[in-house]
Amino acid sequence: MTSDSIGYYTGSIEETHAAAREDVLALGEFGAWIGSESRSADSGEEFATLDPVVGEEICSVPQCTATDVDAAVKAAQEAFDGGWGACSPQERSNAMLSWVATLRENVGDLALVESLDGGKPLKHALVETKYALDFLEYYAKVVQADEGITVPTDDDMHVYTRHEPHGVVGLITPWNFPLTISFWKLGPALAAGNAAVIKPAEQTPLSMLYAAELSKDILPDGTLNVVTGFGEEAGAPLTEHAAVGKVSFTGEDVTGKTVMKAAAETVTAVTLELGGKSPYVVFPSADVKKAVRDVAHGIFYNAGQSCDACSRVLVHEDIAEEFTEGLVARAEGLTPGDTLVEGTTVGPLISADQFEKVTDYVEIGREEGATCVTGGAVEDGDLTDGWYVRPTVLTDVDNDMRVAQEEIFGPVEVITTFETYDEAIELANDVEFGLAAGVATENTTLAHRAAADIEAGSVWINGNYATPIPGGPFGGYKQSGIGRECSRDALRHFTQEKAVHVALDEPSL
Ligand code: TXE
Repeated sequence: MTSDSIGYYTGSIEETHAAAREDVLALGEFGAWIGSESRSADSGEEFATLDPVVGEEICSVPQCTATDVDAAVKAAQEAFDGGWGACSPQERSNAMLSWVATLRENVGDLALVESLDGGKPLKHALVETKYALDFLEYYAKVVQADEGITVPTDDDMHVYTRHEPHGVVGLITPWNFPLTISFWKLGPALAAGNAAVIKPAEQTPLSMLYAAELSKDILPDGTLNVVTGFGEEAGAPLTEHAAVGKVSFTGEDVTGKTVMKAAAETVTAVTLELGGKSPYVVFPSADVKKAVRDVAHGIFYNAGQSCDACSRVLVHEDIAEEFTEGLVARAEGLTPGDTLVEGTTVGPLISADQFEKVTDYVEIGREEGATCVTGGAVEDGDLTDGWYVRPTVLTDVDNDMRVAQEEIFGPVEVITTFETYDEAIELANDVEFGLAAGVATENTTLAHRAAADIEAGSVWINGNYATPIPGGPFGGYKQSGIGRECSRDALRHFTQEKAVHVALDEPSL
């Protein structure tokens, strides 16, 4: 499957996944990508990456450690010194656009890898892969228009600025949107002239490895390096490495704090995109049907494993019943299934750990006094080898309950009611996170007022919840992170600004 048509599979779940595994393994070598070569870990150790639908190994990949990270950083430094850092934005842009063209030619295969390794419905994986590529393309183009500034000054001086790359950058990504988040980071990092070492999540290393293999003979050797492995063994050495000038991390808030502390030792710049507990406020003036549709997408897409999932609904008490009935009906209409067959829109959670975490939270919610109206683990049928949780809705939730405060990261919506505008805003802001928010109302003034009053890096009004677009900044307030991705501004985060002051003598002629 090399075009962008979707090659659905047929047969039993064991048959479809065995066939897809064979197809994926025929695509590439899936070794660590260092200096544009596929390599084993220095130790020779490997670890398995699993298919979340059937709980079986797809293949094993190198278990990199500090030695491999060091080799990758050296390869990146050589690429940077060897010309990538100094070449013109035009040249970098052309190289990146050639890579994008090759990735687009193989978009169906990339999507299959993403689907199998991440447990994503094939159709979603294809949409996401194309979307991820839009970001690489955006940065390759926008860097061509990235002028510096001249500072107004007296006529005895000329002052201008240069934006210079950091050199080698370390990028650490999670498992929920492996290619998308990788390209959010690689786009600005490479366009700005840095060479990159990326460490994908241990649960989903395959799509980034395959994308890197497709950069062979397109990006200069060593410009892009991928080290596979676990957080402490392969992620931490990247954050601590003295030659890494910038770290961009997406993952759990607790890990983000560790990354920031490690970076502090070498005064390394960091961008952090961490967790969320994003509110979706449904005012009495909302189009309830539209709000239900948007909330269902915002919490159940990707089985709720999105940092910006709208995992708390705050709904006005006058429309709470109508809204809840609508959301429950929608949740029950979403049937978990085999990700490789046509029609499936709900896949499994990524791992046994995540399954346990999410189902534990549903239980915690019940113990705290919430009512589980629909959902819970899939307990029978042919999906029980995977880690499936049905779209779940909890009502009677108070904002101080753990299920309303902590990131569940699964398909679990919690619903709280409010009476007044001030109460809605107070509840919306009463969490330690501030990544995103949704607002539903047909009253334009109220919509803008709420968008201003909610503490969040992104607000979606009346639809398209949680789809950052190329050019639209994305990142968190409060403990949801530092810095912004997806926008032109991210180029700034991957450069250092230099002011050049030139003394001008009186003309001597
Ligand atoms: O995250 P980790 P996990 C949340 C979500 C989820 C929880 C745990 O709630 O249930 O985090 O997921 C690397 N130094 N999010 O354990 O550990 C790790 O190898 C450097 C929200 O997967 O943060 C992986 O590549 N790196 C999030 C990446 O960090 C380290 C998306 C993320 O893993 C490291 C994913 C260390 N000391 C989970 N330890 C979001 N914001 O979207 C781990 N890593």
